[in-house]
Amino acid sequence: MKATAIKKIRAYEILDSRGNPTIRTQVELSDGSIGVASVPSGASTGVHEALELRDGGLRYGGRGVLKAVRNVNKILEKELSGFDASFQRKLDERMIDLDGTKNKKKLGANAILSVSLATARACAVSKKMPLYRYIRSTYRLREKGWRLPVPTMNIINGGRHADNNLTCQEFMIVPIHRKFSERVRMGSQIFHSLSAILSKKGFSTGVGDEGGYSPELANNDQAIKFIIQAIEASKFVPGKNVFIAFDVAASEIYRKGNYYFLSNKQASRPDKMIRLLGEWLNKYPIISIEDPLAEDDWENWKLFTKKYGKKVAVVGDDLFVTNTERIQKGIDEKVGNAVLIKLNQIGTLSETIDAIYLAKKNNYKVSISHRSGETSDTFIADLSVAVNAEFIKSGSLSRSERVEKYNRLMEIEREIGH
Ligand code: 2PG
Ligand code: MG
Repeated sequence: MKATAIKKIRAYEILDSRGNPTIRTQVELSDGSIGVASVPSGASTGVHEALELRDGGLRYGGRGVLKAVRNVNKILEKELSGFDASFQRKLDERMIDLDGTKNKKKLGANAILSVSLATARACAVSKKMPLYRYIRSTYRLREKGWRLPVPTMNIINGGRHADNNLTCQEFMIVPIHRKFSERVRMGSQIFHSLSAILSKKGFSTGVGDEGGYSPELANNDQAIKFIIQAIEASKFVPGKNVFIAFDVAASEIYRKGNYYFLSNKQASRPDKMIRLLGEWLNKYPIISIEDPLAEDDWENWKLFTKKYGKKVAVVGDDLFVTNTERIQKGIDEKVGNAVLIKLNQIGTLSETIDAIYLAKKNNYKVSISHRSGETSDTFIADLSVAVNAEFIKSGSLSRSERVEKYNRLMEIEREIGH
């Protein structure tokens, strides 16, 4: 038997950072190499994402994942045992075929992804390669050298990720420096300056789902102003070495042709929404804006991209859902100029790689992203380095499920000697 033949696959239920169940899977190869992977889970999920299989019923309020666990332990283990794990693409295709549905609703994208990622990890162990090197080599990615991504750090949480009145979901800082570890230091200093500013003004410094503060502020603009003050208080220069990025997550505030973006919950027509965001782009040092419009509002996305695409990264998350068909539509219709990549939106490593390279081939920027419900798994850090992604989005500078990804990137930086 080949050293990399799959010997055993075991899945089990664990908790994610919000205290909801998710799936963790261990794959063992015949040479004894072991890979473990845990799957994250979103709150502001796009309607076009692959299906996350949940049990329903009373247990865990219906959020249990025992069905997904069973699908791994009973179906996938049986079908994949003896399979050569070094053929990652074939393995992923096999699981896609076994599922047989377009959105992986039979076995569950969470079940399939956990096996896909754990297998890649086990194989990297067997080949004695760090994961980022293994991913690059197994997909024969023709990247030149190693580049660490620029972090987009979500230091004020709103929308579905916080119990406050901010309609914009994520207010991020983007520190620019040659060294990744310095980007982290800059981010951390700004995060702590922001805490001091919020406390002084009497606002809460409790954090939301992604580890950013979640104060009850008057409106989105006040959040941006505090962030700019925090950048300056940390002795950095907004627009020079620290930029701002947003995830508007506009699908969450869209109802029947209107956007509920203003703090008074007044409805805005799409042209007004575009105008409001345009004002931000003119006023603040913004480098990137994600989901400025809703996931099926292609027409207005197109207008927005035409107007602002030269100035900032216009990132599609719920719009593209790491899906090559939707990314291709975006390319054809000149919608967006950057993609957010989330492994669990599509459900296998191979399809994720395809989404990344379709985007890259067409000069779309790539941002590799966590989910708001995370685990200690750091797969996305290695993935971002394997593909030389421009950005990584892993939340704030607090809570270990967020900072573990930054910590892993600092480890990789030391390893590759940057
Ligand atoms: C997003 C993500 C991650 P969620 O919208 O980009 O920040 O949130 O995982 O809740 O979809
Ligand atoms: Mg998003």
